[in-house]
Parts: sequence; structure tokens; C-alpha cells
Amino acid sequence: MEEISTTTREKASVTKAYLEQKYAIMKKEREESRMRRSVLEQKMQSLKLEEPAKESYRAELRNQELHQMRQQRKRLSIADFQSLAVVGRGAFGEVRLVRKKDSGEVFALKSMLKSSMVMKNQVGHVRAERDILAMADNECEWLVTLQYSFQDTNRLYMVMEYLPGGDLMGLLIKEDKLNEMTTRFYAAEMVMAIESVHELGYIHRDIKPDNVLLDAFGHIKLTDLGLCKKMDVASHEILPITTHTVDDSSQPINDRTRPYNRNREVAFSTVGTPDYIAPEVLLQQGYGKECDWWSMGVILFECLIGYPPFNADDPMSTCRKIVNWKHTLVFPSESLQTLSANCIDFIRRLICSADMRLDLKHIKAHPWFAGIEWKNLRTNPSPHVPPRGGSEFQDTMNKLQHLDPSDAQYKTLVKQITQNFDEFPDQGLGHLHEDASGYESLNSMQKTPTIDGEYNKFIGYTYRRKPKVRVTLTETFHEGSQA
Ligand code: ISQ
Repeated sequence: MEEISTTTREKASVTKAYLEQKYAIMKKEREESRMRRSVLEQKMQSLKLEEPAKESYRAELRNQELHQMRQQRKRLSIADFQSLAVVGRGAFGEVRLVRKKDSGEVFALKSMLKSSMVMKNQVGHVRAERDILAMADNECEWLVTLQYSFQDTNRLYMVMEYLPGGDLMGLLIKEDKLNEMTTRFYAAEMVMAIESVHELGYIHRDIKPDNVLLDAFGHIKLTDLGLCKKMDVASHEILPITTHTVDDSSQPINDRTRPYNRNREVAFSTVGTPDYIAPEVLLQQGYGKECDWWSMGVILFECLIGYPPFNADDPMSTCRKIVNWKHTLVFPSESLQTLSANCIDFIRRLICSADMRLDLKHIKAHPWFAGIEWKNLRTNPSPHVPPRGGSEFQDTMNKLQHLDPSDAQYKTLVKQITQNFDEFPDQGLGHLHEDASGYESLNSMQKTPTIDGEYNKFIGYTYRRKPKVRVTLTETFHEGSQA
């Protein structure tokens, strides 16, 4: 019998995953549609509507669903966007502020080079990020919302909500250190954000200050879920150390000077800093979601002390310090005078061996968090509202949506809402425009060579967030229809 080649096997497994995903989505959509109908019928029943009125509402719902399906089928490409500014650039690609040409809506567009992804074994990682963000469909308030994802021959694209506050690393560069109350605010929000990744069934594995973004009101959202690992409930994951080549497309590489190495051009630029990685991950021992709580502990240390606890001149030395944490985790003596005992105890219970580390329940119950109302953190005021943030940000976004790019005000507004990011030269999106032969279809996977004659490994990447379908039973219509 003829041997089945690895490529054929790989193609078959990608096809299987693609079809399974497609059918799962279709099933979910049918269920959602049934649910919408049933809710509408119940509402109309309780309002005792006459049959003609009911029929009219049913028709409205059908029309909305049809419109939504048509929108979903439209194929997006880079030509549908205008670039306003580059807000991040790294080894795999870049993040831009863009405007969707048809609607004028402003988004963050992350683009990644497929060849780098394949070369650096990141294919699974970009899929993980897209899957999690698409799954967090019911708008998880702690994760950056994915609006669309699409691809062309050379690149993958993620269109996400734009967060104007920069990242926690930017805030640390500006402020150097944060006081205990401010740190406690970000810590509590990080707990909720990490919890939501775990609830979706994933381990983040790459929690660091650069991946904690700040929205217009100064509240956090996590991004860069490229290293997320689907949790295996029964067993612990074993991760080879080499997979820690971080998807750094959102990590601006420039050299803002700062004490120790707090510039973004970290010692291993394509690999990212190991400062925040838990020892059990580095040692390739089995690990679980508790590795994310270690990373949070390291971030809190850095916020309060001004540098991460295992910082060293080169990544190898950092790794050595991490695995030797029992001897290398040292709080400077003055911090022992200024920080509360609860605060130090909390950090020590995160930066410790995995089996002793606090879990979610004990984290939330720790005395350092006494008085925190976990349910409504995002409604509390943030200690750092970005300049021109708050409601002014939404006004600027609305203006940008409707303003002609040639308008004199345009540049000023763009500058205003990107001021918390580093500046990068922008050649526009022209160099990204190309034929769309890498577009996604089962056909293209089988027939169209993409990178170096390979079949498309990125099938199933395309995503479009569904607009909400909602029929509102208006009071006037209801009254009129009953008359
Ligand atoms: C959203 N807004 C600003 C910057 C971003 C970087 C990466 C991912 C999403 C983003």
C-alpha cells in the first residue's frame, strides 16, 4: 500500500479542523437564530400583539438576519483600510491605527508575516490567538475585541478595537514606579483578565507589561494571546523551551532609554524577555494555569520596585536567576519599610513554587485585596486616565470616522489619540497591497501555493464579528398595531 506523506496527513488534518469549525459555527448560528425567534415570540405574546403586527416583527428579524449573513460573507482585504499611524513594530509585523474605508470606523490592525510564522513555528500560536479572541465573542471586557481576521498571500491580519492608553510598560517607562494603591488597582484588574483567559480554557503563558493595554478610561485589557495554550484538563502541559519565540508583532522595537533594560529592544529581540516566565515553564516541567499567576507576581514587583526581580544583562542569566528564585528574589531593604506587609506577602505567594502558589480563590481572598469589589472593577475610576482619554477619546474617534483625510484637523486628531505609543515612520499600507490569492477557501488550501509553494496552513483564520441582531418592540408600534 502506498505511504501517506506527512504533507497529505497535515492537509487532511487541517481540512478536518476547517470543516469541524465551519459546522460548529453553523450549528451555533442555527441555535442562536432559534433562540432569537423564541425570545421574539415570547415578547410579542406578553405584549398581546395582533397577528399582522407579529408578522411584521418576524419579517424584520428575518431581514436583519439576512443582512447579517451577507455582511459575514463579504471578503475583506487590506485595500479596505487606510493607515493613520503605526503604533507598534516588531519581528513578525506591526500594529497600525487604521480606518475602514466604507464605514470610517477606526481600529487597530495587527499584521503578521506568514513566512516568519512558519519559520519560527508560530502557526499554532497565531491560530490560538485568533481562536480565543473569536471565542470571547460575547465581548469579554478584559480581552481586546477582535473584529475581523483575514489573510492574503503573505500576511495574516487581525482587526481589533483600538485602545489609546498605550501599555503598562509605557506607563512604567513614564512613571518609573507606581505606588501601592495604584499597583493594587492594576493587580485586581489583571486578576480578572487572567481569570477570563483561564475560563475560556486557555493559559496565557506570556503575561508581561507590554501585553497589558490601557483603554480610554485607564482600565486594562490583555492582548497578545499568541502564546496561549489550550488547557488540557487532565494533564499538565509540557512546553519545549524553544516555543518561547514570542509573537512580537505588537512589540514596538525602538530604544527609548530607561534604567536597566526597560527599553523595548530587549536583549533577545525576536524571542522576547524571559523575565516574566515561570520556572516550571523554563524547566520544561509540567505546568498549568498557575504559571500566569507567577508572571503577575513579577509584574507587581516591577511596578512597585522599578525593575523586574530576575533582571540580568543577558537572557540566559535571567533564566538562571528565575529557576534559582529562592535565592535571587530579593526585595530591596527600603521597600520593606515602605510597602505593606500584606503587599510583600502577596507577591511572595505568587513568586514561589507552583505547588505553593496562590490559586484564584486564595488570590481574591488575600488581605492585600481586602475591600476590593471584584464584580465592578471597571466602573471604578482608574488612577491613570490617559491624556485626552475618557469621553474625549470617543469624540475624537467619531470625528475621525467622518472627517476627510485631507482635512487639516485630521493629522492633529491622529496625533492626539496615538500619543501614548512610540512614534514610527509610516509608509502607509501601499506596500501591503497585493493580489488576494491567499484568500481563504478550501479550494485555495488545496490548490493555491502560498509561501514557497506550500499549501495554505492558515485555513480557518478568517473571522468576522457578527453585528448584533435585535428587533426592538417599540411602544408606538405596539400601541398603533393594537389599535
Ligand atoms: C489595540 N490598540 C492599540 C494597540 C494594540 C496592540 C496590539 C493589539 C491590539 C491593540
